[in-house]
Amino acid sequence: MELGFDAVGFAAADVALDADHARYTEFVGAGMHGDMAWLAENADVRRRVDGDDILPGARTVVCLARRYQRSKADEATDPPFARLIARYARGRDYHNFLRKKLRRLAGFLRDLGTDDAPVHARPMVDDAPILERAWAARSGLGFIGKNGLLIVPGQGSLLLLGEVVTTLSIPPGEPLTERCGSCTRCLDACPTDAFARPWVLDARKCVSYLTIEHRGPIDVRLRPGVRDHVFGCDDCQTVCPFNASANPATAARLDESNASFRPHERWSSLDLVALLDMSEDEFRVTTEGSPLFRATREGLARNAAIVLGNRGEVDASEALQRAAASHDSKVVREAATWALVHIGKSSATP
Ligand code: B12
Ligand code: SF4
Ligand code: SF4
Repeated sequence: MELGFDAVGFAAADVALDADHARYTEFVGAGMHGDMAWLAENADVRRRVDGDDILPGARTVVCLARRYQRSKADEATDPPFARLIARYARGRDYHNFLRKKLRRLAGFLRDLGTDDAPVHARPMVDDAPILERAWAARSGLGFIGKNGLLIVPGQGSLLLLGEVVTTLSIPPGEPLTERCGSCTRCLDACPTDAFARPWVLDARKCVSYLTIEHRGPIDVRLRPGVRDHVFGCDDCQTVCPFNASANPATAARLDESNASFRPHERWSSLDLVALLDMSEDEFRVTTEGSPLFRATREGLARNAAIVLGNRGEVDASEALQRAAASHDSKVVREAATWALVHIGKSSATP
């Protein structure tokens, strides 16, 4: 907690994740990972963490959560462009920020060892083939909601996970019982109907996948569901009662400690039209130190065209016409043509 985490749990590392691994195998087997080929790789490694691939002899997974929720008042000051970005991604890339904290914790654990009884520890944040949510649920850190997200009671799901796997044996926590009850708000709110069933997300339809991970054109049937999400999506979390009721008393403390999740200054002078026109150099400067870099210049321009189309932004017609005629990416040219038809400014069939 001193390092700035909001919740911690301990899971036995020497027991395989059989049920969760079976769910993962089903997910990948059904092709729900889309073109995230890396998610289907190292399938066996994801079953346990105490082998050669993660940490031989591991006894405990220390599971940590860091909230990125800010108060409504603080969010209300976000510039218009930042509101088109999922909350976790409006500020700095969280990987470096969390990795530093996890490295310190791993160092602390190693220092507990002696020459005769060394302690090994490996920090991880979204950078190793492990099922982070399954370990967090096993540790009792929170429970997995029908939206697939790890929810910490009292703190919600607007949090990021990290782990330190260690050979140190720490008494494990008890998994929590799931508390969604008869609620289905997240399933009902999903703009692309991406849940195959409660708890099972078909990533191929998820706006987060489509706008961040997916390369190439976005399926025309899913474009209206992209709404005004230019990068990522929070819809299945925004409606969740566990986020609405998450510790409102600590809003001021959250805003202070979550300064790194505040939007970059540069978003103030950026708009969707600028994404359509961006050169590779401008893209690099604009997305430096930001999660947006992952979406690629082509991906962001494609997303911008679709959002402009969904919004029916007549004022953007000229920029869209320019992009439709001469953007260097075929994917962007097609998305801009689609947007123009959607706005009603072109008779072309996209
Ligand atoms: C690939 C990936 C994605 C993909 C696919 C998501 C998916 N559902 O598989 C895409 C790009 C769509 C995505 C989107 C998002 N992601 Co993501 N993503 C990942 C990543 C890298 C791997 C996930 C994975 O292995 N998927 C395969 C599936 C099968 O596994 P799983 O999602 O963990 O599901 C497990 C449980 O749900 C459980 N389960 C399944 N069915 C059932 C049924 C019951 C009854 C129970 C109890 C459990 C259960 O079993 C599964 C296997 O363990 C993880 C980091 C990591 N290494 O784990 C981050 C991670 C899951 N993502 C995260 C975030 C923040 C997001 C977004 C909110 C970002 C955004 N705002 O746009 C969205 C949320 C979408 C959603 N509703 O899940 C956080 C989640 C934090 C949290 N509170 O849970 C993680 C953990 C990253 C991190 N280090 O913080 N993501
Ligand atoms: S992130 Fe958006 S598109 Fe993906 S499951 Fe949640 S609501 Fe649906
Ligand atoms: S919206 Fe309802 S069903 Fe979905 S995760 Fe939250 S409590 Fe569970």
